[in-house]
Amino acid sequence: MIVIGEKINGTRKRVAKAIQERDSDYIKDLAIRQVKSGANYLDVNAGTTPDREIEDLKWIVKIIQDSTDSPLCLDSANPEALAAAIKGVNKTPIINSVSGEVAKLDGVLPLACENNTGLIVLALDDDGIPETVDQRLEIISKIVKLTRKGGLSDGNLYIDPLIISLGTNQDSGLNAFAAIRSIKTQFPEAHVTSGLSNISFGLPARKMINQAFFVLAIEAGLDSAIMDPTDKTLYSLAFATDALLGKDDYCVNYTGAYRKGLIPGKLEK
Ligand code: THG
Repeated sequence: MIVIGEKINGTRKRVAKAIQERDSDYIKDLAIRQVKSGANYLDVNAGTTPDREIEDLKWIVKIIQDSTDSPLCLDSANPEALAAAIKGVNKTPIINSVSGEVAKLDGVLPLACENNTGLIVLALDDDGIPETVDQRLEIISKIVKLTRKGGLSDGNLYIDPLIISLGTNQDSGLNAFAAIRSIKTQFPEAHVTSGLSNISFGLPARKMINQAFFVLAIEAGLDSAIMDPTDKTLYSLAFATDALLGKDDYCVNYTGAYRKGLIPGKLEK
């Protein structure tokens, strides 16, 4: 499981405050805590103030890269902000994200190809998020044709099927698992990623739904997630589920994470 830490996101109130006040200690702490918890990438979103986003994102990237070597997942809708942020990273980042929208195909896709970065691909276009799995796959196929043409290999792609809440449609879980399976079948080299909290929007006790969704989504082929790595239950479920699915030879990853203290529990004799 490729874990992308979600906590440095300017749409969260406390993070927005830290950005505004240039409180570097708060941002550094979020970065270090997520890395210590096992995050493989840190998602970085400077928030949604268009006239400040470029400066804010550059500042956050610098603060994080001064305190950790973790690769970043640059989360912005603005190609200019992404281009500026790419210049400040220590390691090859993931760009979050491109979609079938013309502005993204023109502005973001070339950035990923030119810099050979990872790239999150969203299954939506200028008409919005389509209803059916087939329509989503059609958009994804169109984008993948372009990334291949631009020289980016499928292994650099993280395809996000965009999960809709179970509160909106009782079949949202089933639709998500079907979409994940189809993506894996059609693009076996590509990763499949997702935010984990959309599925439970509007429902009580959201964590329960998120956890059950996570396990079933991994079984369907999810191999990356934008999530809270400091949530030990979620983090442990990723390792336990991979091991149960035969994706962890001799359970070395599970045992290794346990030894590092990332999975809580007693050592049984
Ligand atoms: N797909 C892609 N990118 C994404 C999303 C996605 N980026 C944004 C989002 N979805 C994923 N990031 C977050 C960040 C924070 C939260 C949820 C998703 C969140 N935070 C809570 C809060 O702010 O209070 C709780 C976090 C905590 O416990 O600290 O809900 O789907 N490609």
